[in-house]
Amino acid sequence: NPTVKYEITKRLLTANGQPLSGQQLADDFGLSRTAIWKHIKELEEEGYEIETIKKKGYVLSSSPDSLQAAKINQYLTTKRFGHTIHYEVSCPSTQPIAHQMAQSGAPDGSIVVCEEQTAGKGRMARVWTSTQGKGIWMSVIIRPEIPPTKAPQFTLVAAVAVTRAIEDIADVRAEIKWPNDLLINGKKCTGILTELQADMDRVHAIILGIGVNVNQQVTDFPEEIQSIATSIQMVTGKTVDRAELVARILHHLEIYTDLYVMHGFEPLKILWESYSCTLGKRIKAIMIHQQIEGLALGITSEGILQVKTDDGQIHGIYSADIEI
Ligand code: BT5
Repeated sequence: NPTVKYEITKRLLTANGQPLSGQQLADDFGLSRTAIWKHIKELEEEGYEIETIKKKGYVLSSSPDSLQAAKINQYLTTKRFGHTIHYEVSCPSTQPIAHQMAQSGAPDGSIVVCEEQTAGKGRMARVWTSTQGKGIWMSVIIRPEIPPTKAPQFTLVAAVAVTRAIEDIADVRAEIKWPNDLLINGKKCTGILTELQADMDRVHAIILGIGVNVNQQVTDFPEEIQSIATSIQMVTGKTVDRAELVARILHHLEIYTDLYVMHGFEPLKILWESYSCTLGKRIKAIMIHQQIEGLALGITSEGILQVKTDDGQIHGIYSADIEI
């Protein structure tokens, strides 16, 4: 029974070293003590180390490094986000799973997470490398009451949320490279992919794909991206509890989503600008049909990047790859 197992895991994780009585668990879930014991054995097979103390019960001594729902749940501080968690050990990509869930009515703030993506995707069908057990590969289903034209701004909202979460948990400051990259020391540690389910005038769901490199070593990355990619561990030298970071991302994402829906992008703009490494620099914006080179002046209250070319003209850029 997955629900009982989830509840037992949650109790073990939050018991703070206090033994959980097998009889008590049996009573609470209306099961036999043997049934509870079987769940405990299953958890041990998954890498949870559980001691049995005679006459007292079960004590958790360590838990595996995973993004299972119970692991994330113990850190949740949110009202809605992360309250429905779909977990996979391995999947091609979390995005199509989240699209499916959104279509079948998954509530606002539902998430899909996995240990490994075998066909993780970036923008425009590019590949997103998603090494097993080393990062956060997550899709968040958000259902804001906004017109579809505003959806791209969610990339910026998410960028601020993830930056703040990384700062809280790992004490390192990432910079936002417009529109969807977070860099540490000039190398990419996070990518964001915003997809949409909408009709002409209404957003049904935003499927926000967030990929964060957390505990990789440089050799965990394929050679082609070793010079452009980094992880939190590579910068800080410390291993981060990915479940805690997921919960922190959701914490900020919920707050900023609500702020954005109520007051628009304006109050987030200042925060976004304070983390940006794009503004005030000479950049090249590469788009499908053209390139624009000039000075990145700022972003509008709509999140559009403003670039001043040498002829003095100001161009509004909605989406592009930026070279600094
Ligand atoms: C992105 O695209 O940066 C969006 C990445 C979104 C990934 C998440 S993970 C959960 C969800 N499920 C998915 O399948 N995707 C989302 P873009 O700006 O197009 O950048 C892609 C480029 O980044 C690639 O062409 C590589 O150069 C580089 N890259 C690929 N994997 C990387 C990694 N792990 N770390 C840093 N750079 C990477």
